[in-house]
Amino acid sequence: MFGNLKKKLKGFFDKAGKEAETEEVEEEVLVEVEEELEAPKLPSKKKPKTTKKTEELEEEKKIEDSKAEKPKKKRSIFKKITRRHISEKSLDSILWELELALLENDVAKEVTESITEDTRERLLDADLKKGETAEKAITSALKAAIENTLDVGDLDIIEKIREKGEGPTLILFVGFNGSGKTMTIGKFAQVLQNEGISVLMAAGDTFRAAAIEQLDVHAKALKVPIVKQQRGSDAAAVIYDALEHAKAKGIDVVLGDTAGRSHADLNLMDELKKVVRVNNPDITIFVGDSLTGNDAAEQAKSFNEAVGIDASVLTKADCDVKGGACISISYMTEKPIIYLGTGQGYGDIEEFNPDWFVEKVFE
Ligand SMILES: Nc1nc2c(ncn2[C@@H]2O[C@H](COP(=O)(O)OP(=O)(O)OP(=O)(O)O)[C@@H](O)[C@H]2O)c(=O)[nH]1
Ligand SMILES: [Mg+2]
Repeated sequence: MFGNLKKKLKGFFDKAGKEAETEEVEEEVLVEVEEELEAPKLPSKKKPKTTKKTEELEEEKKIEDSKAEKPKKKRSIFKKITRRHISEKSLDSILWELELALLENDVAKEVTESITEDTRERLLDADLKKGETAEKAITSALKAAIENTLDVGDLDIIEKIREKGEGPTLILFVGFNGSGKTMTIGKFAQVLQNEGISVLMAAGDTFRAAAIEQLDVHAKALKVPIVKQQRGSDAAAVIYDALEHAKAKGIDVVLGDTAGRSHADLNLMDELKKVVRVNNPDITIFVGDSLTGNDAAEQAKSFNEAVGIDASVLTKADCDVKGGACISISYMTEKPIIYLGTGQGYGDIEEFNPDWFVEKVFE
């Protein structure tokens, strides 16, 4: 998974590490040093012949204590130090290569620019630590920049469902044609059932031929109730009915399917807006096909703008995908990726963990 991004960045680091020129500069800096003052003169310490009295012992202890706290004063001196950092010229050419490596791996242009700029800021004028190679410094700067891009909060759907308590939680799945919405509904049904949460499927794709039958197959296979109407009926009404049914039967979650659509299809986008307006979903999930790479990020952005999404699921991560879509979708929507689809079986779904993703890319 994400082999290409890993391979590309590894190649980039090998090259960058070799080509990075470090620059050493000597600087005089003012540092404060602490200097001990002369210790106070102590009375000569002749051993008394007689046995010491308590007062004498206390006096001696005071003197010993004063020796321990020798007075210090601060003074400033100039000291020569050597700093080592990656030269600006070298950094420019490395970041150029990095930009290409990210673009070739489906990281969207504006995201690539943001990551390279962040990396530049982290490296420019930053001193290399003692013994730190340029390659190591570049890796950790880039890693931090990618982590920063993926750091858009988290959404725990199970917690959210349990928090809601009363009434069914509506989870609506939206996205482009064929991205994997219907299959993901099957996977979610199983994940939720395993948590003891009851589910109902709503056949909200009333547009595409055989879409209702397709959801029906999943419902039967998973022994989940389904609410459906005729093809061509109002999608908002189907989901509304499903919510009423779930309320009446005490079902915890309604998984709402919707027709695949492009943001350019204004009629279908209006229909989706109506579904959302009428039913006010608790969680709207954008389902993106990771094989479509960069396009998935653009789609996520436009669905987010049209109806507002809460999180994304990226499907087909089992195929030889480049990995950049994950980074781009998080950046473009500022909403977390919560699951990855990893196959065509109901169990082929994994929680998305940004830390794991970054480690995978850099391992
Ligand atoms: N390999 C793989 N295939 C997947 C995954 N998720 C979905 N698919 C397949 O992708 C195809 C499309 O999936 P659907 O669930 O029908 O997609 P959809 O978004 O509902 O499609 P429309 O309803 O036409 O918009 C099917 O053949 C699925 O089996 C995945 O994670 N991995
Ligand atoms: Mg579908």
